[in-house]
Amino acid sequence: MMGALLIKTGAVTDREARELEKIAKEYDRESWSYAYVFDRLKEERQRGITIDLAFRKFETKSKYFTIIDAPGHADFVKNMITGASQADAAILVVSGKKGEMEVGVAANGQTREHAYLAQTLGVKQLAVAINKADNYEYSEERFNECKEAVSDLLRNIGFPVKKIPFVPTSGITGDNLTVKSEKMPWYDGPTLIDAIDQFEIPPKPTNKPLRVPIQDAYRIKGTGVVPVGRVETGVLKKGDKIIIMPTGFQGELRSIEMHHEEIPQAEPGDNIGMSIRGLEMKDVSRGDCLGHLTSIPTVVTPNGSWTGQIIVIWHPTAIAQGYTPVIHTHTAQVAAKFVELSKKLDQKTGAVIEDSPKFIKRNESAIIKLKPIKKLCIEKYEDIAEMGRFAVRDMGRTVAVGIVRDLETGA
Ligand SMILES: Nc1nc2c(ncn2[C@@H]2O[C@H](COP(=O)(O)OP(=O)(O)OP(=O)(O)O)[C@@H](O)[C@H]2O)c(=O)[nH]1
Ligand SMILES: [Mg+2]
Repeated sequence: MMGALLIKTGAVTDREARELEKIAKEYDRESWSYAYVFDRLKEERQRGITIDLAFRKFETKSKYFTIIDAPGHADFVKNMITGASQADAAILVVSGKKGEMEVGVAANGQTREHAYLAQTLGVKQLAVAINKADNYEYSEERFNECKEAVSDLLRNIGFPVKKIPFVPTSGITGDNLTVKSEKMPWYDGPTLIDAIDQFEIPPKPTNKPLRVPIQDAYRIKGTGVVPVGRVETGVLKKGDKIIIMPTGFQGELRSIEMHHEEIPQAEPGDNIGMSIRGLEMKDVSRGDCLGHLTSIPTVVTPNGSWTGQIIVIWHPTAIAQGYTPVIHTHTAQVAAKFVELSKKLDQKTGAVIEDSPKFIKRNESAIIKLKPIKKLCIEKYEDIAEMGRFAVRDMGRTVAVGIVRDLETGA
């Protein structure tokens, strides 16, 4: 759907589109040629699924966007989390095909998991595409059925459903992507590109300390090691003295690049590559955080801990003290131990309903203490909200989501 949209807007050239058609044919996956705009890894093309994130720039009438294409498959949710952690807004793509929407919104469905994670990771604006309209015969009735089911889900999670556009689309035929579909005269809302155009640019927290969670690092010939990531807070300028935590590497910023162009400074929301004098691969990796020497990113060590307020969204039995799942926060993933279950809270009022509970179960809210097994960059939610949210994952599923109430670095 997004691949088709980019071809229609010209962000992907006709030549590139034809080339992708050819490659898709070679892989015997003709119906995937649009998906290949983002799916560039050999394994992705062979298996017909997205595995890792892909970034691409495109423009609407009034703004320019970086689209982060993220995987939907349950096995690769960890990459989806990294992508969502860098997003200001999201398009939730729901297949309107009979049975597929139902699987997505079910208790352990992907649509449900993605919606929860988007909310926790601070994605405040949503648009929903009820896709595969060609498959549900452009039917208003089926569209409404999907819209209702997804609205219920989003409302429960806390999204302002009234403000969310629901667009019936077809990636394959291109209906309602950039031009209003003649096959759905009953629909009077925006096309997908207009729905995207209507996303509001969020306020830029430029006066908070600089935090750039690292999404990846590449070795580039002639330039050296280039970390990439999205500026969450603060402003980064060419020539700045920087530090990368938890490795502690210090250096000077030689240049900043965004979408292959050099820029003098980067602000919150910018996805950038950074050239830093003397940086080596051992000094930086996914999950680290870059900041200024004047306000070093906070690191919780295995001697320290943080206090989290969480909601359990799924667990087959119950969580007890000693539980050690994987914590995902910004671009980092670290195992951490539940060293204390401090309080159980009433989900609606936040009032304490039990001190030191033995267990916490699905749909319960709690205050807990977590100890990471290795150093982790994280911040108090009230100081830097962008760096103070986390997801708890185990057995390939998201178990809980939460925010950092307090922390002790243990340093
Ligand atoms: N009929 C129909 N099929 C579609 C449409 N959009 C996508 N598909 C098909 O659905 C399959 C998956 O498409 P992808 O674009 O890979 O979907 P995705 O959401 O990116 O999947 P992952 O990233 O792997 O989670 C392909 O066979 C597509 O041709 C549509 O609008 N109509
Ligand atoms: Mg995909």
